[in-house]
Amino acid sequence: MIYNEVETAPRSELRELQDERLQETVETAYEEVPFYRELLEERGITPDEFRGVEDITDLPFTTKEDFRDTYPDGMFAVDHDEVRRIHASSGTTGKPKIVAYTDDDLDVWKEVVARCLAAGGVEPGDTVQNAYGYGLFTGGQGLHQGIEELGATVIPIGGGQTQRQIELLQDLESDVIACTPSYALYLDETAEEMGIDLEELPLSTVMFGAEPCTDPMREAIEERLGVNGIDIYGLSEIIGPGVSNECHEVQDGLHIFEDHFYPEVVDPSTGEPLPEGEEGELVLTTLSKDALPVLRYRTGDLTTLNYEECDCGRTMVRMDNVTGRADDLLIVRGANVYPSEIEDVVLEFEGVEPQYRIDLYQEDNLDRIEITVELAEGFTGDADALHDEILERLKNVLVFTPDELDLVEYGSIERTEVGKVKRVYDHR
Ligand code: DLL
Repeated sequence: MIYNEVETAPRSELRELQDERLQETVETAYEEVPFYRELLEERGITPDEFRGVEDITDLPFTTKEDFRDTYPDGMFAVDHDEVRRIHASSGTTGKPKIVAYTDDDLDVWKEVVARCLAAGGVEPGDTVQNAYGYGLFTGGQGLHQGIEELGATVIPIGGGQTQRQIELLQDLESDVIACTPSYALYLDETAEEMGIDLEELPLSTVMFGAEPCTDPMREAIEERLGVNGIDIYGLSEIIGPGVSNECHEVQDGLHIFEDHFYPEVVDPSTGEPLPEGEEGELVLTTLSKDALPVLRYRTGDLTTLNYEECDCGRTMVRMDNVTGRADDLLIVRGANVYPSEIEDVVLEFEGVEPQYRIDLYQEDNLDRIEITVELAEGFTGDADALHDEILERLKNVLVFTPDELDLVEYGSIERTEVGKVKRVYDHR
């Protein structure tokens, strides 16, 4: 189901809307946010001369450090009495990024999340269990309002309480669960311990997001839970969940709701725009945010844009699913590797679980990388042979040999029940 006709608008119409909204956004940023006025003035940009999308690369970038430097509200474009809601994204270090919404912003937010759900095949009348955390994190509230907006039933259980989640999935016959990909796998493990087979339940869709999910990880979710996995993407600085979503009809990339968020892909090291189809860092500009307009935000997320028409009828550009961030890049003895490359290799093997961790150490000024992977439940094969096979494959794919590969017993890697999974531990 297509939730809003604009999703199928001819691209020329969309472009007119983007031009108009981008001009307004630049004007608001200039007039209302001293932080932006200074940056725009430095570049000689005035709102009356700014023409729209064709001039977008003249605009300055915004970075996560800018949020930190202007903490808590230095980027707000409205007075406090117009702010109806605050959320925050928990940084692992330093202050969180505070984000704000006016009434109109909340309306846009719930509408784009409703579009995501509809794109994912969720229908009015469906029951959706929302297992994203409520609170300052945008996942819980963001999904919640979108589910209601669509006309579906929301079960606002939030993160954790895994046994309860499973009982509710059973008793309320939920059609959909919204949660992180790692939590979807954890649900399945817990259900198994409870003697429940999730495949037997009416559950048909997992709306997974907030974390990277490689193809083998998605396959594991789909197979084990007997569901269709749909990828939902977003970030607090831009709005929260609802920036883009996969369509269930085609499932080849996530449609970005370009009437509200303008995407670019740039070279992560130089910031130079990249041609269509090349992988780089996603940069997003808000086109309709009132409380917190954001110009050219460096998301850190690596993706590719695809403007080809999609068979689902949506004309909005698709981004590849995000399996890594520019700042995830691990530099090990001078060689570059993304954790997702390691995940891709390891999960090719039948005898292991989609549970792993990567530890980096420094010894005598040399980097050491250790990879720990769980053996599949009830593994009875030859673990030594499997170890050698995985190591050989890692050697072939990576540009260096991991110092250690440990295959550990099923269940020995800690699971994440609430929040985002952590797989890389850099002790250097
Ligand atoms: O994670 C918003 C969200 C909630 C999205 C629920 C989807 C579902 P933040 O906490 O600000 O917001 O984290 C944003 O998480 O820049 C990506 O690195 C990562 N991320 C979000 N969605 C995906 C996804 C929420 N579908 C950061 N695939 C982003 C991969 C994702 N990474």
